[in-house]
Amino acid sequence: MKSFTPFNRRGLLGLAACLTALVLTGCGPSNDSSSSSAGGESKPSAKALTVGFAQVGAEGAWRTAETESIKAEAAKRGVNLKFSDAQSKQENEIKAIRSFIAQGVDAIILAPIVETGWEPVLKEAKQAKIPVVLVDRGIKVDDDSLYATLIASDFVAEGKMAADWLIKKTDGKATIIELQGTPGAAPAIDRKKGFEEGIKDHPDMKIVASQSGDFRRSGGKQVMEALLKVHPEVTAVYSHNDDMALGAIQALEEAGKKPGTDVIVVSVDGVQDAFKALVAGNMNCTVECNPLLGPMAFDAVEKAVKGETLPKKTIVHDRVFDVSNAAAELPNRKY
Ligand code: GYE
Repeated sequence: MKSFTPFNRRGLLGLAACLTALVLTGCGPSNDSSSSSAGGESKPSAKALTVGFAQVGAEGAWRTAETESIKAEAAKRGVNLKFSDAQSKQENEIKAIRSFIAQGVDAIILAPIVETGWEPVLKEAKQAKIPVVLVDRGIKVDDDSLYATLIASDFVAEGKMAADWLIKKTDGKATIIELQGTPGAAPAIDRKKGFEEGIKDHPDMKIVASQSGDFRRSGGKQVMEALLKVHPEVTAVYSHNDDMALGAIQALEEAGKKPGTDVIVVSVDGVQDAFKALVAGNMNCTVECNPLLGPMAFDAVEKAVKGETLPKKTIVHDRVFDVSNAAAELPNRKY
């Protein structure tokens, strides 16, 4: 047991007096982000947030753009970001969330690869009082207090916009091959639902085949090659994302068809390569789905860590692009 000599006892009393002065004048370390100085007085900055981001993977251009947007915004806000690429496997996203909880992060951003299977791990995050902000894809849970908010596009509306555009383009008569996204993923389920709703009153708009290309360019190409053999009479392709549509365009060209003319190509996302295909005439329409969610995600995180109640869903609005507006928009594209 250490004995205190007169010298270090005096030293300790002096230190206690300093600490008391610091606390009374509010100059001690503060976790209160409201302490950021407004009137120029030199106040300590708020403790930097530590946020875990569980990302689906890197399946295509859209996903990469989303990842870059969130990483850039974290850097801009001085957030300590812990990033996990799940390689398109839900079990890896769940492992990442458990790791973030164990590390005691302040908040978690999750892009959930599929809609179901999240309750157990989100209950653990709730138990640990770590708010979870969902970006880009939604989930199905009985208790929506398991997440703070969802920031995403309306995928049903996107499917409907694609259908409306195709009906107009083809005067309501098309033999359609549909390229679906990842099975069980919210955008795949809802873009299918919205498109089917859009064509339901048009009996000559026929989906003759529908298969998943997993949101990947390679998947879109492989599926289109196979389905072209079964349905050479196809007159339109509806793809749940641009990466698969661009793969399908390759398959159509290799089969001696002219994409954009012999076969109308309608897609979703609005990535740069899709705009180039629109300008080149190989693609006919893409419904934008904005991946640049970094600013909105961290606005939500900053509110959630302060215990503020957030709207359960914030809809990101999308526009439709085709040959009439693609060239003018191409220079403005940020992803
Ligand atoms: O459309 C696709 C990506 O979740 C909205 O995932 C996102 C989708 C996007 O693979 O390109």
